[in-house]
Amino acid sequence: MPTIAHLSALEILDSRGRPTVRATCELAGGAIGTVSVPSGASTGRAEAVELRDGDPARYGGLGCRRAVGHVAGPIHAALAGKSFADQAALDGALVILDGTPDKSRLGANALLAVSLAFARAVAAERGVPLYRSLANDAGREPEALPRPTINLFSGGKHAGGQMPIQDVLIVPTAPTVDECLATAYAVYQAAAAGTAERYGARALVADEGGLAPPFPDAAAMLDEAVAAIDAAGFAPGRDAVLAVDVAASHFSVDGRYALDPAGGSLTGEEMVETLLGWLDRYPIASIEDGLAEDDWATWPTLRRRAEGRALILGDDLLATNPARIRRAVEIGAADALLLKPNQIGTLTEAAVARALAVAAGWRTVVSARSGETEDDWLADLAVGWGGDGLKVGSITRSERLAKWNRLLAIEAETGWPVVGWPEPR
Ligand code: 2PG
Ligand code: MG
Repeated sequence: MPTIAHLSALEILDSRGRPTVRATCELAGGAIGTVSVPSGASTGRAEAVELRDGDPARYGGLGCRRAVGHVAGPIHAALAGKSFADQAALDGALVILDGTPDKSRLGANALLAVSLAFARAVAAERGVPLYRSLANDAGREPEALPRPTINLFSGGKHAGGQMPIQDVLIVPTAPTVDECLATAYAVYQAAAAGTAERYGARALVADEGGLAPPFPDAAAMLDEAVAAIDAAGFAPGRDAVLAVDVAASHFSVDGRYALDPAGGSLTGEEMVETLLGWLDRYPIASIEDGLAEDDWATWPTLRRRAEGRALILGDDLLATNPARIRRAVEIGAADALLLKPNQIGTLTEAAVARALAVAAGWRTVVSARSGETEDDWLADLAVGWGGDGLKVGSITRSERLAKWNRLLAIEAETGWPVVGWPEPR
């Protein structure tokens, strides 16, 4: 049984230069795990609380010294010297120690960093790669790799709000990660050239490494993505399809959606019609947050009407939160879960979220955050937990490439194929 010998933490900076938490867990046998946790920008209201210092004179209030202090202080004091039968036992102790429903006392950033550092130390103690150790804890025998979904164009909170919608991603359909990434690179380069020509946009990148030209509207963004696949020599809909993160919570006001950058707004029903119109015109395999996180009444309509055409993927709606997932399953609000462990705060609660989604017959897409670090644990998690998709941003910037590179290494080590999603049409 792993025994925690020592816990420590450090305030480090993420890909936006904002503070975040890195924690180290040392087990009694000498195995060590160190993990850095990410941070979102387009956060859902139901997410667990990332504890920030709030001192405006330091990092605009975003410092993480309190969260770091909680790891070295109360969490270390309560857990050091204790043995834990498994990850669930450790995470249960963390949740009790925090004592709040939203992790606001000790901070979800502090708790997740400890939870994952323990997982990494346990993998080291077992002498197996992290993905194997995580699969073992989930009672799985992994045999496939998640399909890369790669950010091409950014908007919304990741690109200074030049466009209401947040992401257009490409989903190559090749059978290997290696080929998928090579396809993504070619499409990205074609997109950079195409948008330079049509929008005079230099290839400067947004928070997740995607391009962010001044598109007049979402349809232009989608047109350009299809044109880039074509210009790179691939067949849109066959060699690569699209995924969209509409992130609609962030442009919805009082139940209406300000989708058009030129003005005007849509009702939920009109928003559904618009999204279905995109499915008619573009090869879209998945729509994430097509509606707002509190628009529970409209989500089932979208799910029903998109059935068999595109996944209806919940991010802000579900917040990797078991209670919200149960509600969504009950009313048929979605058929895929975007899984972000830092939305809920411990690995075990994220595993419960995943299990609920899988039991409902949903797909799962494991996702990074827009504020990331050079850590690569997310790729191991996606493989170990059998994610259908992996979403870590674009094919530029090292905090993104750390995850793609880790996936390439796992592919080289295992030779496993990429999962069979999306289904051929
Ligand atoms: C999302 C994520 C990642 P953020 O909305 O899916 O793209 O963004 O981390 O800012 O919430
Ligand atoms: Mg999202």
